[in-house]
Amino acid sequence: MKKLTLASTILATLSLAACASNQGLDKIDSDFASLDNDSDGFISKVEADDDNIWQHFSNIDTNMDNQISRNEFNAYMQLNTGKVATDSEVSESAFKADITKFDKIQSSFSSLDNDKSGYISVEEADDDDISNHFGYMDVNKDKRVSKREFVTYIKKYGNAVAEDDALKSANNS
Ligand SMILES: [Ca+2]
Ligand SMILES: [Ca+2]
Ligand SMILES: [Ca+2]
Ligand SMILES: [Ca+2]
Repeated sequence: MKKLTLASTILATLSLAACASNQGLDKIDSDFASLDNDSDGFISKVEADDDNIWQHFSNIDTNMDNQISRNEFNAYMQLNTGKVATDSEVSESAFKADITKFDKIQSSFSSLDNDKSGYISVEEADDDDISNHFGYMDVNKDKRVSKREFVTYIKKYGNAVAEDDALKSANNS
């Protein structure tokens, strides 16, 4: 019991610290592409300095090379979901950049749910195209993907994450 209390105290302290470092900063209102003026894949200090992202620059630039890579930008957005961006579109753009890099989903829900439990388990997702998507699909974080989670995800992101057949079968369910 004591151990548990200590762990939750540490957790609470950590999340407080994470909040504090971002507190009072203007929220980021531009996505990566619109900040990277010369489209070289990095946000330089010059590109950032007249934007809201400027105050966050040193927090985002974790390898301290004085430019923000797409990975650094996405990691920061995900770490601080809902806290550092003005609207969900900005953090969503980081999220979307991530999931569209994965192999596209080819299978239907029923062909993945081998044991017909109504859920795709981690084991069932393993070795399939959906394994990378799994964590993003599992919105309620119960380590299994329900049909509703599966269909909602595919409908929301469409051809960016799914092949035509998978999309069609999601739309029909
Ligand atoms: Ca640039
Ligand atoms: Ca950097
Ligand atoms: Ca199953
Ligand atoms: Ca779930």
